[in-house]
Amino acid sequence: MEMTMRWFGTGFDTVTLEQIRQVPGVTGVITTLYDTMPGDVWPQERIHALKKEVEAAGLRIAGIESVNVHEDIKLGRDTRDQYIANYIETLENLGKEDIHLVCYNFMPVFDWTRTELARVRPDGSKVMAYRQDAVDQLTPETMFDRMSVDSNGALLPGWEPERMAHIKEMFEAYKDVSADDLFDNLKYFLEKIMPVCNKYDIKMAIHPDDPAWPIFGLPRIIINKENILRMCSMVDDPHNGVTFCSGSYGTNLKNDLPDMIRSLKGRIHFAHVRNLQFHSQEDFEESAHLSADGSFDMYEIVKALYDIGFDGPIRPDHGRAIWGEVSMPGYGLYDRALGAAYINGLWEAIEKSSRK
Ligand code: DNO
Repeated sequence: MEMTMRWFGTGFDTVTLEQIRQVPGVTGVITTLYDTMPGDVWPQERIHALKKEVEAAGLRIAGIESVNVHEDIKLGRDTRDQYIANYIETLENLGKEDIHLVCYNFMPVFDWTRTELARVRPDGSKVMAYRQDAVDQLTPETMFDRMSVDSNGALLPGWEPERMAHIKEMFEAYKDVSADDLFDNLKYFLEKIMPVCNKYDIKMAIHPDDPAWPIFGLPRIIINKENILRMCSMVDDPHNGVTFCSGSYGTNLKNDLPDMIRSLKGRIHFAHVRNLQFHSQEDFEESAHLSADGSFDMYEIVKALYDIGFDGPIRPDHGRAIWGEVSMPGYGLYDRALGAAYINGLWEAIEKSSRK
């Protein structure tokens, strides 16, 4: 595995490349052109400039998170072919710049969803949290307002104002879209992009829906073992793979995370590793990465990745806000650095003890 950290780019991230470079074991960043819109073609010159900037700091681009998929593709609208052509051009430009991993998601309208961005824990740290009863009382619009108020002025990934401007229209458009339709539209998209992925060896890594169940009546499909295996087999190409995000699949306690990892051997191209603390299935928060601080056995998760021979980028995920740091919620430096150190420690111990 390669230890990485997510970096949103100069001007968008409070964390610098110089800081990331000093986190032990981190050799790469997972980044993006944060100001592009879904459906845009990413110009090769801009990708090249980003790459140079990262390399000048002594790091490499280990992958892109995300190249977002235009809603017309998810909806299967007639206009999708143009947006898919644009996506292919972006992949081509990434391939030419020697970038071989793309994380994306296929969640309708919303990306990941939390109901609190700064829940205070007993130790004074602040974390993101989710309560189903809070979602049940909100409309998508009030949800969006809440997310923007609490975000420390940062633009949250997946909650861009442009996306939210069309929220009513989007809900109307998804009214008659079933989970099976969404699978069909994903299949159509993947089949079209696989040739360019094969040409440039670009691994596509779909991010799970978070939380892993339908919200606001929208279909959500990348939620459990059955569905993710269906996705892999419906376009049975190794370039059609998965971002294994423990914190997203883990929102549903029925998901057996180590078992899911083992069943995805060869198809996990990217791993997001984090813990959650559950108060009930309907109320959870993003704890520190340490097993003892949350509900998951992080050793078993990392061990499963090790056992399947996972060799892609891994990154600590949403960190707590600690030591007075103010950042985009979940994406400060300190707690993610602790997470990276912890995952590195688990990995080293597993590796050494399995060599014996
Ligand atoms: C949240 C992230 C997601 C993820 C996208 C991938 O913090 O894990 O926004 O990047 O779903 O496209």
